[in-house]
Amino acid sequence: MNVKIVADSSANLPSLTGIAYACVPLKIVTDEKEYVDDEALDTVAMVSELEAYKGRSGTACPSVGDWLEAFGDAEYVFTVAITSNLSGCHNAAVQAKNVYEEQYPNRRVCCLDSLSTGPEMVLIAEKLRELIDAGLDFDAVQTQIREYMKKTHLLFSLESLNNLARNGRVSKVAAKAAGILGIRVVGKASDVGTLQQMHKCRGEKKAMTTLVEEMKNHGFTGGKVRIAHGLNEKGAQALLELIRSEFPHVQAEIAPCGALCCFYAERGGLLIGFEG
Ligand code: X90
Repeated sequence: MNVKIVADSSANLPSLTGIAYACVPLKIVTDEKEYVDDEALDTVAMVSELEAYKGRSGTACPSVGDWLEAFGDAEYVFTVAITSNLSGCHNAAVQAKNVYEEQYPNRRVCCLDSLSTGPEMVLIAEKLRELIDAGLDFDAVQTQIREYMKKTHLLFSLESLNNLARNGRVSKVAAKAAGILGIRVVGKASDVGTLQQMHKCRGEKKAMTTLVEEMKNHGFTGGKVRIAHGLNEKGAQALLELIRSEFPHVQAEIAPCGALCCFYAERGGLLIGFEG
């Protein structure tokens, strides 16, 4: 099968080995500048610049044309997009699918709305690769990936919800509660793909034990884990150690957040995708 996986940059997955893969970038926009969320961007510098920036900042999803370009000339395409409840990304992918399938009647595109973002999208992309490698046909991959997606989850721990609130992705009231120094908000991607706050934790340590508890509450028994961090490698390592103290054989990987996730998860943020 001549197949390609295409994810948007909120997955923090610039490359995926062993299969045709492309990443379509979202953008971070201010009144003065545009940051394209690709490998060429210095995310650390962007975060510092934006922290000092007094004006408005927001984000923009890829266009239909961006998705089409990423499809290349693949016969079969699977797109993995950030939750359609917070972004127009998935919608643009669906429109690209319609154009592509009309233009090339023998080609097919399956658009997956992750109802999540970051490391949960990584799990989905990696499972797609596994199913394709196993030789399943297009329809079978579609069926099985949708089953898999019912069992994956995303938890987060955030120090600040400011950029989320400023851009209307959570309520201002919720953001205020999180803004207290030393308080972290622990929550999850809800079943409908919105931010659901679950706990307010004093200190990073408390947030981490809460995260591991919540992983277990969501059915985690030692399956795959993917962690993404907002300029917080140390925190990600500490969280992984805590998970390993209870699940020594866990298959886990840590990656830095790209620009989109860094913008919204902000400095210190942790995102955890796992199999339930
Ligand atoms: O289209 C656009 O401009 C992109 C908008 C994206 C808004 C949300 C990004 C969230 C990034 C924050 C913590 C995890 C949230 C889980 C949500 C389901 C990461």
